[in-house]
Amino acid sequence: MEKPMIFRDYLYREKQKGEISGEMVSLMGGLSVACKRISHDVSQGALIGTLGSAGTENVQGEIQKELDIIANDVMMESLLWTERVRAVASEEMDDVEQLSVGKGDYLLVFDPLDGSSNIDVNISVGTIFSVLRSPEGVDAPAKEDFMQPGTEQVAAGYVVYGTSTIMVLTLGNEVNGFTLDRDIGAFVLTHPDMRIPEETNEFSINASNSLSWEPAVTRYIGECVQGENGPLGKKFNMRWVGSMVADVHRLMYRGGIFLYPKDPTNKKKPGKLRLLYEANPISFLVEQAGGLSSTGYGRLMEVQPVDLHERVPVIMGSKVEVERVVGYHSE
Ligand code: AHM
Ligand code: MG
Repeated sequence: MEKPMIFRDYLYREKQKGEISGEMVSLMGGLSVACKRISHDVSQGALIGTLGSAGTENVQGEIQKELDIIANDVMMESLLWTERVRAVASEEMDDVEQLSVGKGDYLLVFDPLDGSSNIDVNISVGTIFSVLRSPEGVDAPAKEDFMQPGTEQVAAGYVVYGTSTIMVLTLGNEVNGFTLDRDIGAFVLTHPDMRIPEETNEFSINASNSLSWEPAVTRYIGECVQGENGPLGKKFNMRWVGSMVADVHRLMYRGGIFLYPKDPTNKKKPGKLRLLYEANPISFLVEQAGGLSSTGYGRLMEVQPVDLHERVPVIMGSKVEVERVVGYHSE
């Protein structure tokens, strides 16, 4: 049997190939340690008394779970030691925080525990991260320095804390999946060069929002549920976990289309998912794996951010179906 490749060896191999810098190796090392620690905390559930609300709200007015805050602290601690990240932005922090002033090439944006409304009911949650370059000549990066479109990302990934813990990562050349082997305490390459099938008959959307969809989305989902005798000529299946990492991981593996579309009735929230630390990193992974990601009106990763916590409509996944829905938006 071929010797499994552990995450650290993978990083050194990429460095030897000239794909990534030594700085990126240490940054990824720190990130993987953080995710192992979060995986441990999540798996302890009620045993360590961290379920439930922390009694606080984040900047977006959402109730923070205790594990949201613990996961955020773990990320900050693990990154601090690497000295590779000058500043970070997180779903759980109002503003940018400087980590290693004057040191490090990168900015990191993350959602420490996405889908956290699922924690109490023992359903998969995850961590999402996006690595940007720290602008040259800026010692202490501020919010403006994070306003980079998704096309500027150097690396991105997510970790699903599910039946097993899996990290899916792109360093900008391909997408690889690493499963956490708890016995040896390391992520192991188990899903090399992940590719999203171009065709699918599975969709993922919160159908309870259907009264506030735009006509293009209403038309598309209507056609999906008409099955073999409808205009799409095939039977579709529907899945909605309510944790983007889990819903996206399914489509990374077996194809699918994931939609959290625009709500035209809510001017303050043009979508639910956050551009910088949810939509952009996942879009980078999806595109690197051969899929597409759009707002319905254009490539998602080309949206120019104006705010750290802004939201964006998301339509992503298997190429053929995403193209179809985007086409309906322009009709
Ligand atoms: P969160 O960052 O507050 O956890 O919200 C993001 C989550 C996504 O993981 C998921 O796709 C979506 O929100 C679920 O939304 P809904 O509550 O409409 O099912
Ligand atoms: Mg989130």
